[in-house]
Amino acid sequence: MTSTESARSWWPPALAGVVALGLGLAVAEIVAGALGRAETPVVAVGEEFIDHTPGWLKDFAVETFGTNDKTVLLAGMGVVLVLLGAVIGLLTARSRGIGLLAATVLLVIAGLAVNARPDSTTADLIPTLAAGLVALPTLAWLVGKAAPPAAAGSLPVTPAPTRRAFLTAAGVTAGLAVAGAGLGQLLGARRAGVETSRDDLAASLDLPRARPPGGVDLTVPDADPWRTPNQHFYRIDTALSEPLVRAEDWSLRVHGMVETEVELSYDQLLAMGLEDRWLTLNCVSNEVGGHLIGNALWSGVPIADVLALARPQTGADAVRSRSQDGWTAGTPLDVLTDGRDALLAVGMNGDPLPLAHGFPVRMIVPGLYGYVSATKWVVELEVTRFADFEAYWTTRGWAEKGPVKVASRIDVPSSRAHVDAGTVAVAGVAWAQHRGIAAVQVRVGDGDWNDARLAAVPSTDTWRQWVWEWDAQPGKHRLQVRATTADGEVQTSEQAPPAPDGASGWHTIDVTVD
Ligand SMILES: Nc1nc2c(c(=O)[nH]1)N[C@H]1C(S)=C(S)[C@@H](COP(=O)(O)O)O[C@H]1N2
Ligand SMILES: [Mo]
Repeated sequence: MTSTESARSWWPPALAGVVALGLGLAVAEIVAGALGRAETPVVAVGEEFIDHTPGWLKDFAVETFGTNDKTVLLAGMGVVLVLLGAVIGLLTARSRGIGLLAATVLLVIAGLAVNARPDSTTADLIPTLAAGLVALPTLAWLVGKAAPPAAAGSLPVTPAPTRRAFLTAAGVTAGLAVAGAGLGQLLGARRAGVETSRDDLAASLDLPRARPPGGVDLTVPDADPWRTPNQHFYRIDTALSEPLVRAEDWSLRVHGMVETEVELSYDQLLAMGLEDRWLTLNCVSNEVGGHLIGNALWSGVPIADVLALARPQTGADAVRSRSQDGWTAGTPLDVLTDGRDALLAVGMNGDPLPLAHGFPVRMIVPGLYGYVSATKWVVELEVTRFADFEAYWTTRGWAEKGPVKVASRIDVPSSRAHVDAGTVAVAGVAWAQHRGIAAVQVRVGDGDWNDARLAAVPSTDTWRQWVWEWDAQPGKHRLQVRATTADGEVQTSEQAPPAPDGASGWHTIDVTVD
């Protein structure tokens, strides 16, 4: 074999292209698996292909391959990908620029496919981006090894070591790709296992239908519903990807300043008896007028019952709860044991907890902001003293205790809306969980406060809808709302930002009456 032959044979750059593409796709699998995302570039392109396959071809595929049609599609895509990889490798050997451009075009197509998926979000593009970040440099590097730039034919090249170096590099890269794809599959399978666990519980838990009680919803057009559907419930947590815990693998450890340490499995927790409670949860980071708040029917076991099994010792004043991924919250022990409906929840609006909201078990404590009480994916309760620890957000400057501040929000009309003169329904919600809302008042400009009509509520633990019929006169007007708690506190006009213990001030909007 002469040096000219080895430099010019077609297969090393083709192999380089295939291997680089393979590594890129494997990286996408790992990243998607780690982020708990289903939309890898391959899956998205495949799904787009399925969605846009003409009916006759679909019928043909199902008739010919039966339930193997997906396997056949994936095998077909595999063949196409190998060919594409080879072509890109060969192009790159001819011209770096053209080869890398071709690879980029392929990635952009994959990205467009991901983006076109109905349930995809911007985060779903991350696996494809990661694929590009790894595949493009690998392509350039491997093709460089496969077809070293011809040294004007003058110097004699020693072919054997060059070829061996290329084969080693290609082999290692291919090995990494296979290992990566395997790891990605494993990560994806774990998520699938958790989803199966949740699906099984949807059938076996027998959770109630989450139908709101009568009179709670004033059904003012464009106002938020009293019950927040799970898919619209705000989500706040520090988890880049949701912790994946199957119910059958879950356990809760109760320890610290207790007479007896307790460990409960999911089934043991359920055996203590589920209660269903409407509770409103809100985030301390919610701005005045903001939407980091939701109301749902939670099904769970009273935290007090679980603590009673362990029997907290005198001197303890806190429970440090910990999530599967190590996040912590510090909750006053007396709040958890004063008879309020503080729950270890397994159900949300009649469904097992969604993964994003803490499956399989989370805490919910009416009257406290989420950051000091609503631990998702909870696995540990440590009975302790506030003096002896700091929780996740406390170490970052937020208040140690986080009781909810009384607040109210105008939902309609929306800020800067134009409305017709005449009777205008001004409506929204007010909340002061566990204390209750006794009155809501609205004023126009600096006018008198007008009492709004309040909807019914099942307890003091939920937000309360209100409406005021405004006789709107043409012009620009400023509307403000304030609430009063059942124990007589009038919502302060004093404005405070969310940090360190919750925003305050009256929600104020400007509207134009035409
Ligand atoms: N494990 C865990 N639980 C957590 C958090 C978190 O970051 N990690 N964030 C808390 C905060 S700040 C809030 S406001 C609520 C939000 O709950 P949601 O996402 O179900 O609305 O969860 C709380 N529980
Ligand atoms: Mo929060």
